[in-house]
Amino acid sequence: MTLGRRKARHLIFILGDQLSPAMSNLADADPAQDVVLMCEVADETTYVRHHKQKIVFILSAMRHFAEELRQAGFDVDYVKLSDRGNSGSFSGELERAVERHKPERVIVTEPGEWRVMEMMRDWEAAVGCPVEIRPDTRFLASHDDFAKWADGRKQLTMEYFYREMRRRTGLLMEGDEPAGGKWNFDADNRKPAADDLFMPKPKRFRPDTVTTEVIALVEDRFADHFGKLDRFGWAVTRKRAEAAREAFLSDALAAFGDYQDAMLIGQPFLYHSLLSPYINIGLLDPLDLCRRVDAAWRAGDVPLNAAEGFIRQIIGWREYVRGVYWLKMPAYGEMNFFGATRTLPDFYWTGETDMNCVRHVVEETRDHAYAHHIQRLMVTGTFALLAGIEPRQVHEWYLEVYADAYEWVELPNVIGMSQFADGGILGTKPYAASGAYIDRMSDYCGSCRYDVKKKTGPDACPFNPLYWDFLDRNAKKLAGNHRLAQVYRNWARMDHDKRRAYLKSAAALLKGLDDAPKTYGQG
Ligand code: FAD
Ligand code: DLZ
Ligand code: SF4
Repeated sequence: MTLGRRKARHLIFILGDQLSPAMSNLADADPAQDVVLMCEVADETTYVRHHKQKIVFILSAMRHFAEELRQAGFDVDYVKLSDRGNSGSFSGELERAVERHKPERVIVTEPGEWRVMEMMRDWEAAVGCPVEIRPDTRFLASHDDFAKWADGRKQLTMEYFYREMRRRTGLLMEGDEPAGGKWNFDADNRKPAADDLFMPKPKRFRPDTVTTEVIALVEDRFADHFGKLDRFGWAVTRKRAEAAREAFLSDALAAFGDYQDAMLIGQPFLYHSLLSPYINIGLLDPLDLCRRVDAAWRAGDVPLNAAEGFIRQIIGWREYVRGVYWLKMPAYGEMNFFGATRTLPDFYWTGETDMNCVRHVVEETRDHAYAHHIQRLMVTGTFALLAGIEPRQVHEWYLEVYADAYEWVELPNVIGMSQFADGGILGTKPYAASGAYIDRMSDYCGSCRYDVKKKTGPDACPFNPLYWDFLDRNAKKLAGNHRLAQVYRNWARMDHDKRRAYLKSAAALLKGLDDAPKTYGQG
């Protein structure tokens, strides 16, 4: 900490997920007159009990970024978690820093989370000098852009928003037309993967001395948080994140599209990029990344379905969920369309379940603070949806367990896409599926104690009866959904005894969930 120096012109407050020199509050800063404030605070490490790897990742990346700024000539006032007098909160640390530096003005970039925005709005009154809140220019669409796009639309269809982003950026465009004559090549991207496929190895990094120090701190202070640290392999510097990006572009991108939805035992990463943690905290710039993907396609290095699939996730889904978050908060976080109330089972923390798919996803999540999109959506997400777990608890689980989790991106993915708790703001129908989907896209079922082909009874795959029970239970809310009309017709046509057997099996499974002790992750 730097004390007793001359008055700063501007105090530039950088949060832990704003680690880019291009942040709008840093871009025009003057190292000769301004001071940068960064602080590790207890509130941010525990507002949910983050996975240990996420805390290590953020704190180590913050420490490295402070060094990067110092190298660039900045005076960085860096408060460590263990520093004496650390107040434990953003607001407390800003007040203390204003006392130290007596700046003419504090400049911040808007935060990613509503919770922090609420704090920021109070800062000017609390610290007694002007606090300027600048937009986060790492995103293509500002809050106003998104609100204008959404205004008057009955349905906020991601696909239409995505096309606007394609036109605006020129990515994968040939003049005014989408490359290849189609906006979306998703239909080509649903191949299951065979386990003898050549698998790229994503670039992982051995902890350096800074990370090793933070690992010791986290093992000591956050011993009871979820997750293991022994396989920590995340990049914590811009240079290393760029190396991870280059490895993805050269080794995995070409097959990214084909195997995007596949799941394989022992292959947690497949052809995914593992770049979301870096993008979300500012170590990689999303538009720059998409331009590189576009260039790889133009150079003939990767096929169009791969480039389009990847770019859509970033300038489409990523931008879109952020837009929905800021448009609908704070009410969005409380939505519970189905009125689901069941408690999250302990096996979301322990992995101790006979469901092979859920066990593998939870164990990989514990080991790497990572699971890929289809694992999050169609395994842990679909199970919670079918079992009627309270959406707020599902949301908190996802926010805690992934290295890339920030509420602006996690909440719409959970409340909207995965749990349909928003009643259809984000998606047109719930991602409800029986075991057949997991069987088609993975090799989990072959070694599962349950039989994916069995529909009812104690050996049946739990997804099968729970699927029909979910539809039956929520018929009043869903039967009018035209995308589910055929499914409800099938249910209505089904033999009475068969329907009863489904509901009976589901009731037994749900009773089992209710009767199981819940002790983990509650403290
Ligand atoms: P890749 O498969 O390589 O995809 C490339 C990039 O596209 C990602 O790095 C990410 O930046 C972006 N992306 C892909 N899908 C989405 C999406 N649906 N929303 C936003 N961005 C997307 N993503 C997060 O960044 N943080 C979260 O907390 C998060 N929670 C999720 C919770 C649920 C229930 C679901 C279904 C999805 C969630 N996602 C979240 C989206 C997606 O699963 C992750 O972005 C992706 O798995 C990250 O791994 P990757 O970098 O290997 O992605
Ligand atoms: C996630 C996180 C953690 C674990 N710790 C800190 C911290 O000590 N200091 C900090 O500035 N940021 C941290 N973060 C990231 C913040 O939670 C994030 O900036 C806000 O949620 C706004 O998106
Ligand atoms: Fe999962 Fe059912 Fe397959 Fe078992 S049989 S792995 S529970 S989908």
